[in-house]
Amino acid sequence: MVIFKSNQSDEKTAIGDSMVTESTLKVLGMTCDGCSSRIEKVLSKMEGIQEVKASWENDTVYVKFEESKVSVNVIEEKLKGIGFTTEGIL
Ligand SMILES: [Cu+2]
Repeated sequence: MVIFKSNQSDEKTAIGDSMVTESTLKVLGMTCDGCSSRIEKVLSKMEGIQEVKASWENDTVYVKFEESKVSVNVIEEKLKGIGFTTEGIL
């Protein structure tokens, strides 16, 4: 399932030539610290991801990434691939 949302809520900052975007995604399926740690570990290994903060209590995953290397869609596909449900950008 792909939910389209406008990027207007994204915070964009130019660092050098690459655009860095910060987004908070709604992610369902995390039930403990192990889940959020796993998400942080998996996503932080993806190219272009600079920062990840997952909160199982809030059902959110904050990501800071380079737009030229990765996108919210790719991040969501990765999350789905490891068993979580994504519900778009908050
Ligand atoms: Cu868990």
